Amino acid sequence: MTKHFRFTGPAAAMALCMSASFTLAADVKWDMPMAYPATNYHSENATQFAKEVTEASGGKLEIVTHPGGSLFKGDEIFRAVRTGQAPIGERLISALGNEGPIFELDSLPFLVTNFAESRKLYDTTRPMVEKVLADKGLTLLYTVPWPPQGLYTKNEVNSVADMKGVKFRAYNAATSRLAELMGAVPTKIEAAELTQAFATGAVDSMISSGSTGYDSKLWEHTKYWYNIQAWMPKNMVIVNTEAFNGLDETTRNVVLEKAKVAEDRGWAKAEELANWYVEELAKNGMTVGPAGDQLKADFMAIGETMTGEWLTKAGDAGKAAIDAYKAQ
Ligand code: PCA
Repeated sequence: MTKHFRFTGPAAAMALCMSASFTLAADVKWDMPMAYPATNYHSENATQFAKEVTEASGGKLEIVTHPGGSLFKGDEIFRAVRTGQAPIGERLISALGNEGPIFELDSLPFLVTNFAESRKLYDTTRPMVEKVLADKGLTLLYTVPWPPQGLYTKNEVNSVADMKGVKFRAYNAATSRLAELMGAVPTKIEAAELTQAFATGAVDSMISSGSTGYDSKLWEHTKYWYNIQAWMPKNMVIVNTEAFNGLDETTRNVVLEKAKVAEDRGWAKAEELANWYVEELAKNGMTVGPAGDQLKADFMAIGETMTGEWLTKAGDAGKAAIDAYKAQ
């Protein structure tokens, strides 16, 4: 899907003569697939990043974002970037457990519950994530978190027993496992298909941020949002290392510099919007609030089970990652 345009010297001059409104095509164009809606702050942030790179590189590199799973679906994006079908893309990190247990670290229940802790976990474990990506020919550009995760349901839920048999939307292996441990019935569904899945009754419940519930108008299908603050998953923007190395050094530096700017802007935006999203759920008629004591205790117990299972899978490296975070 990478398209290369080269207009230099006479060709460029000719093109300019042909049309006054013609803007000089970029030397290199990168299509950037993303899974979430254009109006979500992750996508808006990436679009801003793309614009800044295009401008600061003087048009040497043009990045064009494709939100909403329009170019590749969410669960295809990682592979597309790894195989070079797309030079750059954005993916939910914790959906990549099959690629390495370290990617699931940010969906371990109750390891981090707020932005400061989430940032600390990221700063401590970024080199480990980068190493796994490097082995796959990928380079991490930046990450942005989702707000804390809460439980969306149609009916009041006082304990995990109330979730028995409920059709539950999962977005990764961890949320599927969580559903199983609750006695619910998980189905993996990408955010782009969420509205339809709830509208058709394929699912009745999920755990996600206020952000994704807002994007999908979940108040049309659910009534409650329990702020479990279960974990804070992140999206990451990755680039195919070969494609990146194909850029000249100045352009590479522009990409890295603007990635850093996008990362800081994205983290700030997530924090700024977190409560606003929850207020919007309430304004649209949902009952929002903390989980009751029993529900909270049940989730804590499930969290311990899941952490134990993850540690078995992730081995010494996993334990080292958690220890390094806790030592900070
Ligand atoms: N929204 C994404 C992942 C986590 C979140 O808050 C989703 O539901 O797909």
